[in-house]
Amino acid sequence: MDASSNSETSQDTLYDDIKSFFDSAPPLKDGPDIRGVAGSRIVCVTSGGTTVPLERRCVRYIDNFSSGHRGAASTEYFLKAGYSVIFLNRRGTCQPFCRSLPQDPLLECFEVSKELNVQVRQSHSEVVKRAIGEHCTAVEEGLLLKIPFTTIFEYLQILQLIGMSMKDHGRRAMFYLAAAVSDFYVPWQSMVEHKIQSASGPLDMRLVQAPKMLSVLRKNWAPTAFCISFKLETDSEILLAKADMALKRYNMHAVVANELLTRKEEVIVVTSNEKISVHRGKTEAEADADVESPLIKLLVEKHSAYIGDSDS
Ligand code: 9Z3
Repeated sequence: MDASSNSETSQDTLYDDIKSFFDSAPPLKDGPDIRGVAGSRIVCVTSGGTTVPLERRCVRYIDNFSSGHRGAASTEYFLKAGYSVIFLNRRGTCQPFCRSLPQDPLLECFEVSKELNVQVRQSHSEVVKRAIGEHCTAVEEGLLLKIPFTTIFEYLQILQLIGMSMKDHGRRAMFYLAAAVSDFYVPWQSMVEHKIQSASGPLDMRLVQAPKMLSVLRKNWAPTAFCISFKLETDSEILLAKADMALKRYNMHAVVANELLTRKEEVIVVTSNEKISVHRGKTEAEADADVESPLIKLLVEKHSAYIGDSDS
């Protein structure tokens, strides 16, 4: 068998795996409607981890680590750069414009007066005003659409729908895939209906590999969009090699490599001809106090060059 027929076979296997994933996935309750999203440049930011349910009536699940901070902060910087954002986010994770609020904003930002009126505490009034104002403007102007997911089934089905509806935006569309997506899952057709019983002894279950959707996103769903994926590792020795591999295997325009412990301080943007290290500013006051600030600036420049290439 020659190399080309080998790769055709693995391509066919991938399409079979993807078809069986979508055919057997529990249908979405509501599909997303992105028609209301305005603006000339549009980015789909994915954020948070996907769950892998172990039972159909799910009591237990496996989760992927992600607080959603990267996705929420990046969304704010994309909006500042003039993009419309579809924020595909794990329910309950960090949301845009909420980063400067305390952990429990409802209980900590508000107080009840003697007359039983609810009012913002003076100490939090500036951050609350800014968060509400910026969020309302973005949503009301059709620049921010937030779509929640929980399971890997929901995430991949919604990503496919967004991908296919972004086709019309051509090269002006971008995917910024910061969500932490499980590599393994229990297929719906082999999942038990009811809660797994502990009386049956040790749990022995088989997870299968989740089909790699990045290559179909690039090839079939949104072939003209600018695609950025993320590579997370805990071992710095293998990080760049793995990012390089992902870049080539999935034909990404860039892969953002990050290490779990230092992800808020440094990321490395890997493209086919360079590796650019991006750091956050040293002090809170600096404009690039979040690593996402210089990161989005760099990616916006690369996206502009990509759009420009097709105009010339
Ligand atoms: C990332 O690497 C994100 O930067 C983080 C952000 C999840 C580390 P937080 O949400 O953290 O701010 O707490 N996302 C992608 C992680 C991932 O699972 N990537 C897969 C991989 O590395 C490819 S899709 O193999």
